[in-house]
Amino acid sequence: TINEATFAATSNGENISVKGKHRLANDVERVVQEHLTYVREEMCDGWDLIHEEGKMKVYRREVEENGIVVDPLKIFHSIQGVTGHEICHYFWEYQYRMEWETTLDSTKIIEALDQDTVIFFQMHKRVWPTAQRDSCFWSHIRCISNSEEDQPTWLVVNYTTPHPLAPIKPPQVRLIANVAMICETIINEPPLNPKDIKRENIQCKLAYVAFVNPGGWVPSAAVRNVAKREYPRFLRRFTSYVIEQTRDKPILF
Ligand code: 14H
Repeated sequence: TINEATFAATSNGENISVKGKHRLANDVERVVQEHLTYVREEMCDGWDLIHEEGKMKVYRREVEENGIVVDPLKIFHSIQGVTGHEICHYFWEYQYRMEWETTLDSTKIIEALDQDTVIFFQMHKRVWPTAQRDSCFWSHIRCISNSEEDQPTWLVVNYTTPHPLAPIKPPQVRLIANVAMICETIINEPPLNPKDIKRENIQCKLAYVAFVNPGGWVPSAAVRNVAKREYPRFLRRFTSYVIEQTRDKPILF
């Protein structure tokens, strides 16, 4: 799909394209910044550690809106041998999705807004004795340089948006989500020559943040049980997948 790029005119009347801004660019910017601020906030009042497994810690805050469970969730993890860029690459790229996702029936890209931002339409597996859920969201990948010396932060944000190619067809129910994967790469005992960095020297510190509204009433206990089981399962499977995929490949910094 072609999206609107902005053009600037040169003195001799030619059009040159400047950094194209798509229709959701401001939205993307706002949500990315919110996540960067939110992820740094202290985990204190109201957050319960609901699962701990090796270096993975899953926290949740119990919140309901009009009787619907919308518990915010934060997972912190540390993965040996991969970079933040690699984690985000495999999380964002469409081509790998069905290899690690176990909660989907299907996924497709319905629009590309720019090189780093696409709109997905996904059909979720029916996990409750209720209507099937679908989702339609923009998905954006970004690299943020903090300083010359430090490795950059990589992040992916998935954020619900309506789309003419994805109308809601009852009895199907739409999930409303705001999800971020935020990664930092740590290099332990860095060798003098950066070219000598081995996978055993690297580690990815990951934060996964999810605000998901089931889009309709589901018994609270059911949602909470499914979430408590499925989020750790997802992260375990996804991170093993990335380790497996990158093992014999050059490190993607
Ligand atoms: O983040 C995950 N998957 C991505 C890529 O497929 C999509 C996700 C998303 C979900 C929903 C809407 C839009 C986007 O970001 C991994 C998700 C793992 C989910 C585990 C299942 C938890 C179920 C909790 C119940 C929530 C209430 C419905």
